[in-house]
Amino acid sequence: MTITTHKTFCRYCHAYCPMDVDVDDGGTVTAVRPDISNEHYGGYTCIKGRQLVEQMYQPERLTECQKKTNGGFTAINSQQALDEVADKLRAIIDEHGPRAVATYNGTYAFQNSAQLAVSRAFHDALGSPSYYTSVTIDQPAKVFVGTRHGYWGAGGHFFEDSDVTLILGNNPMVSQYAPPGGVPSVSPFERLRDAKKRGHHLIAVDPRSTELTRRAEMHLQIQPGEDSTLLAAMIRLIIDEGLHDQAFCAEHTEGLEALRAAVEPYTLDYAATRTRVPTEQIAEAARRFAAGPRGVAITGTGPEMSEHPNLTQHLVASLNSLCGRYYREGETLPNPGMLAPPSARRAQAINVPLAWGNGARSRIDESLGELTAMGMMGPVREMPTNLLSDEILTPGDGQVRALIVVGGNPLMAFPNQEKTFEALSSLDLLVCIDAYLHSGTAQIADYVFAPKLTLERDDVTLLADPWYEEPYSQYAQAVVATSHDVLEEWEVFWELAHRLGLDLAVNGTHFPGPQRPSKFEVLSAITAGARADLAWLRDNPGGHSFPEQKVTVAGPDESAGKLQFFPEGVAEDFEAALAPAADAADYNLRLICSRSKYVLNSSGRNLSLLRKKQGDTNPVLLHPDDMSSLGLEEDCLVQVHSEHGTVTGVARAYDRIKPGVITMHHSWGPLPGPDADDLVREQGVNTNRLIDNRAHTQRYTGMTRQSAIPVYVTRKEQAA
Ligand SMILES: Nc1nc2c(c(=O)[nH]1)N[C@H]1C(S)=C(S)[C@@H](COP(=O)(O)OP(=O)(O)OC[C@H]3O[C@@H](n4cnc5c(=O)[nH]c(N)nc54)[C@H](O)[C@@H]3O)O[C@H]1N2
Ligand SMILES: Nc1nc2c(c(=O)[nH]1)N[C@H]1C(S)=C(S)[C@@H](COP(=O)(O)OP(=O)(O)OC[C@H]3O[C@@H](n4cnc5c(=O)[nH]c(N)nc54)[C@H](O)[C@@H]3O)O[C@H]1N2
Ligand code: SF4
Ligand SMILES: [Mo]
Repeated sequence: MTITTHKTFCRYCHAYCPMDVDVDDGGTVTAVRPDISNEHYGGYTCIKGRQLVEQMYQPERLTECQKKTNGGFTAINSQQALDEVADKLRAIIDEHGPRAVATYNGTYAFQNSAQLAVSRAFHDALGSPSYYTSVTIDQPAKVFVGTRHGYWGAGGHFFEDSDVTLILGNNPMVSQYAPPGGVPSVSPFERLRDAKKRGHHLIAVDPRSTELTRRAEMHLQIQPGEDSTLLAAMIRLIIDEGLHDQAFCAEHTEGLEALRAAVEPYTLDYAATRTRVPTEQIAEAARRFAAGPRGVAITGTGPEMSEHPNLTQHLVASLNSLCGRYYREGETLPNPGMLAPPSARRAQAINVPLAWGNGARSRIDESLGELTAMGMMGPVREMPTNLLSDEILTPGDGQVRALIVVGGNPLMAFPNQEKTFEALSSLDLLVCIDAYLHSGTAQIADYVFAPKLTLERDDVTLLADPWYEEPYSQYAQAVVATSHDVLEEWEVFWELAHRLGLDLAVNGTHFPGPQRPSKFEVLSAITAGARADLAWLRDNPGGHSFPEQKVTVAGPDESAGKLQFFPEGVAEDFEAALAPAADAADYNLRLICSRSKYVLNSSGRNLSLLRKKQGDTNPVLLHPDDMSSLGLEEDCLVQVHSEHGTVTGVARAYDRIKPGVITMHHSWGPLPGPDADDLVREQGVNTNRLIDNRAHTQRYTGMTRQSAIPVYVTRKEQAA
């Protein structure tokens, strides 16, 4: 038996670690390992990515499409399934109009480098604004903030150029996620070690002690939901002590006095009371950050999902602007992006219209609508996902009647699980593109399309392109051909568009058929005009760095604007943040979100090693002091009560969390139903039953509160 080795990259998550893959003569993948020849990643992979072989060949992986019949599923040929789905979509469009057809792109839609562009093109051709992605239940305030504060044309400091970094509620050592300027998801442990060697100072803000905070010079163990309080106090001190970049502020910003006035109440004492971080620590963090001289503040999902994310993001952006943490004229910008067309990167503020209010309006809340902006990962135009269940349930013109779920699991991931269940169950047509039938949403779908998996398809590192700390790209050709009746996510959309007679145009290139384009043709259209030559990347396997593509930051032109410290809506945001939380009284604990190393949202529990490591449930993790004051012992059953609902969980002591704070991983649990809690030890429990999707929503983005949720915990008495 001969084995050939192929270069590829993992797509289990968005970190795209380079891998070597062994394939035998029969075309079977026998092993995957880190590509140690890749200098940019330094041979890094994680435990999830190393399970790709099991994932491909395990029996539960779908190898053909499924159709719901009499409560069960029957295999169906993919062309037949496409014909039937297209017929049903046509009938729905004829009767209710195009808006009745919705798409939700979840985690694995983002992992296929052609899917977002093709599905967006499908919606544009159809004329349906009902386009949703996980961005608007994840970190939409990051998309919104730049449209209100303004952007800096040359961007903020990258991590490798930083002397100090302030990281709030982000744990890249586990999540392999960080926005630009944070610890890169490319081999985060090594990047942080390198930073330490050059004397970098890390300030981490998290209610938990994490893999990141334990490597930080300072850890502020904040009370959940109080990030905006902390930031406001830091800004106040920095302005008062004159530690900000006054020349930069004078030239490129507006509204500093108004911002200073707004942070007047945020004295160190006031902030210490609310954040439960000692005054000296807040002051030291502010002074250390301001001393820089280089490096930015960033956030992860913690602050984005807890209280006042719009204000928090505005204050993070303001802190960076206040301290002038941007590339200036004549400096070298480490990565201008390889897969987008070159454009001048100028040392100037750029003002754009607010990221909402121009597009389609929500039928549920007139004040909300399409979020439209240039996001970190490219253009974003989508309706607020947090309202999708209501868009399905609310009758009238434009009501969503058909939903295509792509690599996502709304039944597990959307706030307010009961409502989501009711909504999804009420659809005329629910289609999933999912690798498994066991995913909660697939179980209630009418059709489930079986997708090609990572090693069976071409991809390019499009999603990560702007995140790299140097110009870097990899194109991976399919490592093995598949004999299964499987389609890529975007192929389903192309096939449906073709059957519906839609003119699909991706970045200006039309793909009319009758022949379905190749993945390479679609990716070429998406990356047209880019610095990278896609054919060269395809023909030269492995990852490549292009140091010669670094650019020098240009000077400003006549379109230069001002970064806004106190734009529209910030006064109202401050007002809301200063008001005491109305629901706090009896709910003495705060439930926060946090991610497990061994699952990716709802994925991973089917992989044997991950399951062994993670266990069969998502426990309620409480500080040992809270365990004893509540009279709980390890592994006993408890009930977690929020204002919205109650769930049963398995209690475990966890000394890495602030007393008074508890955490559970999200997107677990069986299908909703009266017996769901009885399965908690086998399948875990869904925390989205504790969240009302219409309470505590943010202006502009529609995001609800998914962390820092006021709860109390009681022991669950078990029937004898
Ligand atoms: N309470 C609470 N809710 C949350 C969060 C939280 O922290 N707390 N986090 C939120 C965040 S940040 C996000 S991004 C969302 C995630 O929301 P979703 O993206 O909707 O949820 P996932 O669980 O990631 O869904 C992934 C689906 O893809 C399927 N899948 C696995 N492999 C493949 C593949 O190769 N191809 C295809 N097509 N499908 C595949 C899996 O079976 C699974 O059904 O959840 C959000 N919900
Ligand atoms: N292994 C693994 N990797 C993942 C995922 C996964 O499920 N598993 N999910 C992927 C997805 S969809 C995303 S969006 C990214 C997210 O990536 P991250 O944002 O890095 O997610 P976490 O690792 O949960 O880190 C969030 C941190 O915020 C803290 N926190 C919670 N509430 C607050 C608060 O109010 N204030 C502050 N300051 N901190 C708070 C938590 O304790 C936690 O340490 O991860 C991605 N990567
Ligand atoms: S970090 Fe993500 S991309 Fe890298 S090996 Fe793990 S799952 Fe795969
Ligand atoms: Mo996410």
